Amino acid sequence: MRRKLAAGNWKMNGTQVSLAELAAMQGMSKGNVEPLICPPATLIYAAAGLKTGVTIGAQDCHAGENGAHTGDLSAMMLADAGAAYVITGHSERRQDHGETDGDVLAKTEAAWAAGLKVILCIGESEAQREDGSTLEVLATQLKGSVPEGATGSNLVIAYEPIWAIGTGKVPTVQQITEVHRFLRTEIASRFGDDIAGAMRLLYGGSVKASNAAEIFAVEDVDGALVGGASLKATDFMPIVSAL
Ligand code: G2H
Repeated sequence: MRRKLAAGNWKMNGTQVSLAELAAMQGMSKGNVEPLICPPATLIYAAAGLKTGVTIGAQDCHAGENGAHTGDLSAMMLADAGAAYVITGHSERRQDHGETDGDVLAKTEAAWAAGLKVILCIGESEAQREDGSTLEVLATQLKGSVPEGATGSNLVIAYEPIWAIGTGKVPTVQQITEVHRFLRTEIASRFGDDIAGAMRLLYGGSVKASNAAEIFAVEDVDGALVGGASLKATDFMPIVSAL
């Protein structure tokens, strides 16, 4: 059985005082649900030190091990600071930093080499959704950004339609069902049924307490990647409870 994952992505939000929110999330971890918070990198070490039972992750990593890359952080550094997961391929990285599928693949391999689990994000734009190319776009992203060697324990795929991120717009249950079923089939055709059956597929984009239960009821949804509604314990905890 796939363990559910409730992943919070704090994005570029949070200072030392925000650790109080994390501390307030203590006790959320229960048998089949793994809560995870990916704070900004400046908070990873302190967040991991709180020992709240909430797993700590990072939001990005460099594809290299070390070297002359001013301002960047390697996967090994993030693991050393206490991260267990890293997000790769978030659409904000793809948009703000021009990251390609090839970059995402290289970062994912680097993360695995450092012992991190990866939440790899894919998703279509509004124009792609409207012109009917969603599944084709997602298949291309999967093919180009998921490395060989993916398993149910080293990789989580997050479907995040770009038009639903931070907008309050959420796809219909039918749209989420169609995409998640398609993703599992695509993964099965490349990596086999066992790996596809073990890999967790998250939905991300404007998830909040009021829509979480409906989204989590979709058969192939194994959790969520939550942005804005993960910043406060009082918003995030009901989402985790809905899993
Ligand atoms: C999508 C999501 C978290 P939000 O980016 O990755 O953000 O929940 O704010 O739409």
